[in-house]
Amino acid sequence: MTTGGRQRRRLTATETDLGVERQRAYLVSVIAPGITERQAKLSIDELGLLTLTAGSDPEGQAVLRRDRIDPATFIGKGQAQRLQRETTAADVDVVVFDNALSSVQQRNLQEIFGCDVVDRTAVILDIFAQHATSKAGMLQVELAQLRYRLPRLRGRGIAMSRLAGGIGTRGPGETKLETDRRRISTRISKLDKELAHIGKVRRTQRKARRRADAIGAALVGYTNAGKSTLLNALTDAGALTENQLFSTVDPTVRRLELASGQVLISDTVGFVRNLPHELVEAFRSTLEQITEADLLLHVVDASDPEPERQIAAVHEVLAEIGALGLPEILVFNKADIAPASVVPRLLSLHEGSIAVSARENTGLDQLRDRLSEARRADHIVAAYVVPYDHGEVAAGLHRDGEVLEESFEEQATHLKVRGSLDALRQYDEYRL
Ligand SMILES: Nc1nc2c(ncn2[C@@H]2O[C@H](COP(=O)(O)OP(=O)(O)OP(=O)(O)O)[C@@H](O)[C@H]2O)c(=O)[nH]1
Ligand SMILES: [Mg+2]
Repeated sequence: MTTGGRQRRRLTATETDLGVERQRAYLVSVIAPGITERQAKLSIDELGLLTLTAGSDPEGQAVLRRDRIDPATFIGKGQAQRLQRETTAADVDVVVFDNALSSVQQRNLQEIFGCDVVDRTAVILDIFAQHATSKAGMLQVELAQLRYRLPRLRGRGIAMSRLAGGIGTRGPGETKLETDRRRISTRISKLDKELAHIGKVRRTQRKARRRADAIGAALVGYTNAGKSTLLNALTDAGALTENQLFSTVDPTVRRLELASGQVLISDTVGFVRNLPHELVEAFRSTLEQITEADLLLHVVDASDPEPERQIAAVHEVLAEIGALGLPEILVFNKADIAPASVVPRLLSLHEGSIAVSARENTGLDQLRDRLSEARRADHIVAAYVVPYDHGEVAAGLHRDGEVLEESFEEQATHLKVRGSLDALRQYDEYRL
């Protein structure tokens, strides 16, 4: 077990004016079997950043190793009681677990610690609740929160009865949150319907874009990788950028004029390891923006200690939303502060990737060239699934594009095709 003290962060001017009390938090991480010490350390560091972003100051932390998870208290009653002496001494308001807790575990731990206990998912949901500004964004966050809270309703006694907002208690729908499951379920289906409608409107807009002959590029990447900064550097968009996690929750779209034509670039919410499933589900209509793009600009923070893990985490979420088959340009950002040996290694490991610094405006010409190439549309590579009874479609793909890979699966032919966007557009409904 390691314990680290931490200086209490000074309140910013606005926080003082508003009389906002920051909570004191204590972080706990249990190293699961198969996870290395280093990975656990990176993960709890990230939890610390998430907690800070959510508005609480980590005052200490414990990394525990356990072979067995206790169904009642996750870390075992004895261990919890030992920790309780520390959290009480540190006068903390909330204990934050890096691991997912069941409602029973959360309730029992709250009793032992005598304060709020939340998990990583609650912290991320809370940040989203604070950062969402559009109607759709707020609806999506509320939906995610309700889905997360529904099974935990009985466990939230302490937090729900308190007026002051802390991690896990804030949100657009707070006043509407009833302890009545039925009403919550009704609200969930209402939100589902409203969001389905918003999704429909967005899809119409996207069709208009296609008709206007612009290609859509979606910025994707780990949170804090520099997506919004890159959008600003490319288009003077004035998007909010901040050295904190999940500054962007609502999508922005900006036009980039290139010699070869227009590219519409969209910026959206960043990803994080173990992005709560409730969020991915609720944010479907926002994330659809990514699925509907013609190509992905995958921004990676090259100065991160483990850029490869960031890439993998992003690919996991892309797979979950069905966007893994899209053409992708890997953009290694923050080249200005990445260790000198790292960037060349990343570039050689990932064919076709480029290095930029959105802050120092380096590498942007190369990125524009790359986008231009894509715009000229002879470089689109897309994956298709064509059922066997649509043989004419497979034949068409062979005629209109260059088939790079083809495999015959149980139900359908899977093809990877290079070709012009224009020529391939007619096959969009078969695109993976
Ligand atoms: N040194 C350096 N810092 C950068 C660069 N690009 C972005 N940053 C900084 O990285 C931080 C995050 O940048 P954002 O553009 O907000 O990142 P994001 O990916 O949009 O993050 P979220 O919206 O929070 O997911 C900010 O403090 C930026 O100033 C870069 O090329 N070099
Ligand atoms: Mg951003």
